[in-house]
Amino acid sequence: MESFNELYLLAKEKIINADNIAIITHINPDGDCIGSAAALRELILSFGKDASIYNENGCPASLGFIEDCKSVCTCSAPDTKYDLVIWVDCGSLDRAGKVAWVFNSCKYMINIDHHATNTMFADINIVDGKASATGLLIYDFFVACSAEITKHTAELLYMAIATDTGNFSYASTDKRTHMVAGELIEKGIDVSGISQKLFRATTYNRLKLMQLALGTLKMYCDGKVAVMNVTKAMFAETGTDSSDSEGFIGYARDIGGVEVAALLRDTTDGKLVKVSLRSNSYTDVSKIAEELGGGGHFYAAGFSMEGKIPDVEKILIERISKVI
Ligand SMILES: [Mn+2]
Repeated sequence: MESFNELYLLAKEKIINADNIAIITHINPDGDCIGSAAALRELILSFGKDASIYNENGCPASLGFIEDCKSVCTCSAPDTKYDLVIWVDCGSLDRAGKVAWVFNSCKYMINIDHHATNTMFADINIVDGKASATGLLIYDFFVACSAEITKHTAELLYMAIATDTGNFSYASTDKRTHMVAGELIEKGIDVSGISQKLFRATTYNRLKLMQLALGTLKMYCDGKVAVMNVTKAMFAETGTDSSDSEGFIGYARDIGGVEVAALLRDTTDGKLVKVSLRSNSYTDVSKIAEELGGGGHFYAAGFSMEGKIPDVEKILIERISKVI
């Protein structure tokens, strides 16, 4: 197997020889996939090429402060033919959602990701399950190509890494994470400003949604499992959407004695329940998520299931109670 460095150089060659390039990011995008994709586009531009970034949902309002968000395409029907598609922060093909058409007729695919459950679906798979964020891999891509990291690129990569590490606080935050963050800070980025926009900025509507969600908090398994719900009705009542519930699960996870936290959310059409899982020390929630059709990491994972929240919650608690 080639080294990561060889894979990056091979990917660079494919980019240089491609006519039409698209970058696919995952449904319900976060700072890691958007920051990584936008930084990757900067690298592609430095090769004298360009790429369109696709996302089913477009950019969440919380990331609206990044100028690059305006150019994210949400088009769900074919409008261009791409010969090279680069996947960023996606563990499997279904993560494309409604922009799946982008890769349907492409000739070549590159997969850059850090999910341990990645299905290695592309022609080149640059997957490092130990990396705390895909942003770290995009940083390595720049280094492998000796490409210049501008202040703007540094902001995008910092945002990616800060997002997936919970502002450098999750267990995945290792020496490599801080070393790369240090290199990015050296480019003159505004760490305090980015942190404020990413982690503290909020809205009245979001706080009202949080109030309703906290009202559903329940404990199971002798206080080792905490569960919260966000229903379609709550989104409607507060004029919010799924992106406004990002981070809610942290409140359940942080309760003393809790090992596993779950947040069950209705999708806007009310057909699917999206479940986020977090663990604190010994439970591999990616295994639970995989059993139920999803995936993720040891401490953070998720899955979606058709049905109503109470039914999905029952199935979930049965599974969790077997391993906790
Ligand atoms: Mn990620």
